[in-house]
Amino acid sequence: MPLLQPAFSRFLVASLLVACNGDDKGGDSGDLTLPAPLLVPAPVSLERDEGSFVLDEGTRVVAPGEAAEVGALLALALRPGTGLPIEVVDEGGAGDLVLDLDPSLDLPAEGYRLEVEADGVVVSASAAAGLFYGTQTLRQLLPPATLSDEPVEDLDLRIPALRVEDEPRFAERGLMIDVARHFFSVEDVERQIDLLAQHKLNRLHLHLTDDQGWRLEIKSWPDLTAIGGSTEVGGGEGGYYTQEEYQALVAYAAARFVTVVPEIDFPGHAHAALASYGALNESGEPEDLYTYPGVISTPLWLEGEITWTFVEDVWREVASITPGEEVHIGGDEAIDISAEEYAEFISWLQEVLAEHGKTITGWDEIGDVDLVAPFRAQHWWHEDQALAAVAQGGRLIASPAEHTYLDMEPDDYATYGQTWAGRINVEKAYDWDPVPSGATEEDVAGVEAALWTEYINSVTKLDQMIWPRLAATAEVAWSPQAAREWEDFAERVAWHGARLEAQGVRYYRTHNEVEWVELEEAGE
Ligand code: TNX
Repeated sequence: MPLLQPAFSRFLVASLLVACNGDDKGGDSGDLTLPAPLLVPAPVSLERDEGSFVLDEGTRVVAPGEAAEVGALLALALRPGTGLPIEVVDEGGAGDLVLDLDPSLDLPAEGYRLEVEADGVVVSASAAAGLFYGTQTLRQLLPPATLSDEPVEDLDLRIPALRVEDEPRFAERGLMIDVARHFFSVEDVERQIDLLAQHKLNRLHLHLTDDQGWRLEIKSWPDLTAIGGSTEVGGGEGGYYTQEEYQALVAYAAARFVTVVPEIDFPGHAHAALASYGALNESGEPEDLYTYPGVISTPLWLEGEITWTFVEDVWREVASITPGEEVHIGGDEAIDISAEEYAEFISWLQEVLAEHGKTITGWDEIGDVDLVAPFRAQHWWHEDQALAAVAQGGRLIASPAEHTYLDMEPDDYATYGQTWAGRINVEKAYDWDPVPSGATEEDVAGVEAALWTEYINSVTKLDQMIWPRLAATAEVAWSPQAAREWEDFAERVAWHGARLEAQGVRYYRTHNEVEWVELEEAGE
């Protein structure tokens, strides 16, 4: 397999930056004529060199063998905004963007090395995921306008010469979207998946069921969607994913190195199921559909034998369309259920899912139940329960409400959103460490932000609440704690706003903390 690489022998390190920042922005630092790239999330290390690589009509993506899919995605991403043909080929070298997938490289699967010299660019990785992340960094080295879906005239397509070495701090980095309170279509979710992947996030947790709606087809219990999926908060028409649509979504995500983690939330939050089937209620009569925003958390009828059969049926189907090992069983806010009944249900469910080859994640509350490791507790509010999970060998997904709950208002100027966990501006989303006191780095599997959607009833609001705060979460999850500093991030995220704008993301410009950069000002 001939793989020509540009020579990197004359690698002159003109400046060394841990993480990356804008210290030498503005072209006044010796020979470095281009501003330092303002990358989000910050890489582990970035060293600048003199000169630059120029993308032009002849630039190709060289992506042999297993690098081909990542190469195709890179070309697809670069063509519209640059207006360049960017062919994908198997062989090449000088003047090209070379993707080098070499399993013998001493890099973790999601790590990469990116080398830019005047005569070529090489991204190297030991696995396709790392290669993909290297290409996401590469995209951020170009002007933000290149991220738009139409060519912009007179763009400066120089990439500063540099070398980046990078790998994530945490293995799990994600976003939860509650599609139960308000339903969002496959296209709306896929658009967010593209954005997640650009931020090196690798997990999308879908909260598929709640009191106000049931959003995934279950073939053995069709009224869950026919009735439970027929509305949403506010009484709108709701919606649901057929299993085929859901599988297509999972595949779309997988192609971008994002794993979809499905959540079916039991034994609380079960109102939509109880409204769909009379038989699931002690009375034999279905509940009325519930379309208000307030949390009611109607519990399953655990005395009814049919309830356990129902839960088994649901999970058999969901497990069968979940390629990943992890599933989310919910388990939060099980009001009106005794601790004993709760524990019996959760440990039984862990066994049921183990038979399907699945490991479970649940909200904090499952930490009090005797479980079999491995399992994960998603820490949102109850630190004692999260630490109880750790004490019995569980690992944490860090989602503390005061830093990661994207349904909270971003600041006092916001016109909608919740405040029970406080207001979360970008600094608040950024300035925290996912390792709680009493736990170690190894106890934390990952970091996830959560968008609950009681008050999020449009795609614009989805954008505004997720962005730019999720960019902060992405850096919390990816970049080394020691290299993170708010002042530095504030400058990078300001510039990053232009990248979001170029893609039509209606991000919320928080007040009085960041000097947001307009796309037009973001250097062409
Ligand atoms: C708490 S967080 C909930 C959700 C609500 C959210 C609103 C969690 C596990 N449960 O049911 O949507 O607060 O902020």
